[in-house]
Amino acid sequence: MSYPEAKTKELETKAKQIRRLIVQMLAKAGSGHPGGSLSATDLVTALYFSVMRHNPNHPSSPEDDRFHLSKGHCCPLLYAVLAESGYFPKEELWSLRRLGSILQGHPDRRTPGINVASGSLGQGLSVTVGMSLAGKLDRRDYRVYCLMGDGELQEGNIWEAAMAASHYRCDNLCGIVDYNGFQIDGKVSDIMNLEPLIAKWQAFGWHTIEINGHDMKQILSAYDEAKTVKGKPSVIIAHTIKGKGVSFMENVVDFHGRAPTKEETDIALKELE
Ligand SMILES: Cc1ncc(C[n+]2csc(CCOP(=O)(O)OP(=O)(O)O)c2C)c(N)n1
Repeated sequence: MSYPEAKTKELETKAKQIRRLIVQMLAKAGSGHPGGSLSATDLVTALYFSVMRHNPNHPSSPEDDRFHLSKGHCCPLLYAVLAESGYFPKEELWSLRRLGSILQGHPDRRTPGINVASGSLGQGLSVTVGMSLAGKLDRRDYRVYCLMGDGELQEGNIWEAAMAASHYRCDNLCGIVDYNGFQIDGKVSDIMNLEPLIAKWQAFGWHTIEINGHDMKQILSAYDEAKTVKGKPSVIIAHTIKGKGVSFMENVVDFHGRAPTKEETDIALKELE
């Protein structure tokens, strides 16, 4: 499929703006998870600003497409995208992780645009299989998207949900794996290898699409392809770089879960200009 240059450029610019917000939010909060937020930025930006049917003026309408951030620790990304979409004022971003804030350290239903809490890894795909089945029972045509981490795929619950999704022919469900190759304490391939990952999803009855998760054209094309698949769920295996966009964070395990210092923030924002 081909997409107008102007459209992909616009999304790329938006993704850069989202990355800046992520860095600024974490710097202000003094804690949080930059690596996996930055790796998945292009994937989630495309969803909210091009792919999904949603309306910030009427959040949680039954007709809306649903997005579930199964790897909930990457909520700075989701909060930035929701604020940019207009679900709440951008100033709220500077209250990340504060007591009483609508933006907690992991997604919570108090945030406009978020309907199910997450953060306990491994549960999100089951949640979205439920949303998918509810849509079918209610005869609604919404689609459901579930973003998972590669380390998260080591959780057994994911594979129970994967089995159920193909058994129940959840073709309104699209899983996305942010395959950045790292988890909290090292390389996924050293800690618990996932390969052959495509073959695993296929063996569980899923349609698979493998892409570069930073290439906007490939991302849009993958979401479009998933929409055409009937009778089975789809999963996009997106190869990404943890910490993408900030040179000293890229593929550095330490930045899984620590905020940048003042000096690091200045450099990062310069790189993201
Ligand atoms: C059930 C559960 N166990 C442990 C954690 C702590 N934890 C938070 S992030 C993380 C690593 C996740 O790695 P991955 O899924 O690859 O995320 P990404 O690299 O995209 O940030 C862990 C173990 C958790 N949130 N939930």
